[in-house]
Parts: sequence; structure tokens; C-alpha cells
Amino acid sequence: KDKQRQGITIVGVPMDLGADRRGVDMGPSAIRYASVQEKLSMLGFDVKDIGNLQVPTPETYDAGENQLKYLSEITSVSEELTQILDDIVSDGRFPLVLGGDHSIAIGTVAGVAKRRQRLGLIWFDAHGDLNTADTSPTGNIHGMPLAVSLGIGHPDLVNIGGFAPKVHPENIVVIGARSLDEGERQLIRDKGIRVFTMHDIDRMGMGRVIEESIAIVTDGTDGVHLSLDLDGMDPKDAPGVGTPVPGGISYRESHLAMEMLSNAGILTSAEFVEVNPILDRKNCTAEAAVALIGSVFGEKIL
Ligand code: 5AB
Ligand code: MN
Ligand code: MN
Ligand code: MN
Repeated sequence: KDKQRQGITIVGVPMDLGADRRGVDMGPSAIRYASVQEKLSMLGFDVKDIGNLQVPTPETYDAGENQLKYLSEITSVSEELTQILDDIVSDGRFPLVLGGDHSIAIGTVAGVAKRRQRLGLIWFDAHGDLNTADTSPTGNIHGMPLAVSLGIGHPDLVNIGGFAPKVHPENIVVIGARSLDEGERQLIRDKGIRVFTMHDIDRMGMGRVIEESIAIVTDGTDGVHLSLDLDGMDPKDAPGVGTPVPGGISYRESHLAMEMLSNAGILTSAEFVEVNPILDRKNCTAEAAVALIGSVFGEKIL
């Protein structure tokens, strides 16, 4: 297939019900303002932006149960997102989802997994996002989407799209982890999930981390989704995130990762989440996101 002619469909999900801090709902606007569509058109792709999903505003709803805040609202947005993603995939186009907090991955992953035998999943993040209502220190659903995709968590979330699980532990990698809760550590051990922590990245170098990651996510799979939480990057380079953790992936390391994934030609969908313009410096986090998106889609230095 001629990669340069592939269609990309952009969809924004201005979701902030899954996180404690307002502002991440403006992420899709900030990423658009940083010229994502222009960048992709320049690279030769047929780009279509279908706009934003309608997401309820937290002030108009009760958060509900403390350990699963906004469960019913997040469930209905996720169902809708699943359908939209399934349609984009069915049209033969590459879905590019702009967040929004990371709870949107529940719907994205469900939608891209729907018509696949087996999905590979790259989770680029400072966090594991492997909590459940029982282990979460906050009750925020953006800390749970990877667990949910594995079929672990509240049944309303786990069964979105009408099937579960969406991914198998053998085909998942987490890259950039440096803030894990005790329940998440337990789950990583129990399921044998390959987590490349910052320690591993320091020791191995990002090059080897991505080589090993590619082997894991392509082993027996028929598609690979990239779920990239901007807080995986170091807060010096990406300060506009709700849950910054020092000691992260550098600007260049993150680009190397995207460039290697692009060269391998394995990605079939991607999402960029957790950009919070309120906490940002001159939109530099959204600009970093767009630069990374460029690399994902084959932008080269030379
Ligand atoms: B993010 C924390 N583990 O569960 C929790 O930004 C943080 O999508 C979750 O990675 C961070 O609340 C979620 C403490
Ligand atoms: Mn995350
Ligand atoms: Mn995170
Ligand atoms: Mn976050």
C-alpha cells in the first residue's frame, strides 16, 4: 500500500471527566492550533478532521461514585468513540485521536480492536494506567484505561463495544513508567506485562527499548495502536500535562521512538492525550505532540 496516499481521520475528544484537573478538555484545540492538519497534509497524506465528540461538562453532572468518578458519562462517551473508531477503521483510514484525558483510550482501543483478531498496544506514559476501583488512590478513570482494555475493572467499562478483553498482556508494552501504584505493580507482575521503566530506558537506550517493543507488539498481531500520554515525556519538554512526573523521556528520545515506529511501518492507529493548555507554556506541549505526530507519519530530519 502506498503509505503517502493513506487517509488519516482526526477526531478530537475534549474529555476531562477522567482526571482531577480542568483544562485537558482543551487539548484537541491546542493540538489543532499547533497545525496538526497542515503538518500531515504537508507530509502528503489525505487528512480529514471530523471534529470533536460531544463530551459532558463536569460542572453539570454529579461525579457519582468516589472510586469511579463520572462512570456513566465516561461509559457513554466511550461507546460513542468506539463506534466512530470502528467506522474509521472500516473505511480503511488511519484514526488519529486527540485528547482529552487518557480515559478516552477505553473507547479508542475498543474501536480499533473490534475488527481485529489480535491488537498490539504501545502505552507511552509516566504511569501504568492499570488501576481499578479497588486499587486507585484517586478514583479517576484516566488512571484505569490499560486495566480496562485488559478486561480488568468495572463491567460497564470492560464490556464497551460488546467484547472483552481488547488486548492480551503478551502484546502490550508500557514505555516511560516512573510512577506506579502498588496495585499496578501487582497487576504487572501477575499478568507479565512488559514495562520499560525509565530505569530500563536509561540502561538500554531508547533504540533497544523500541526494538524489543516492536517484537512484542507485532508477535501474532494484525494491528498496533499507539496510546501516547504526553506526561510520558519529561515535564521540562512537555509541561502542559495534569500529572507531571520528573525524570521522563527526553524530547529526542521520544522522537527517536516515533521515528523507529514509523520506519517499522507497524502502526495502524494512534492517540495523543493529556495535553493541558492551561498548565502549558506557549502551547509547547501541543507543539511537541504535533512534532511527534510528524515523526509517526514519516517526517525525517534529512
Ligand atoms: B494518566 C494515578 N496513578 O490512578 C491514579 O495521566 C495517576 O492517564 C494516574 O497516566 C494518571 O490516579 C493517569 C495516581
Ligand atoms: Mn495515561
Ligand atoms: Mn500519565
Ligand atoms: Mn495525566
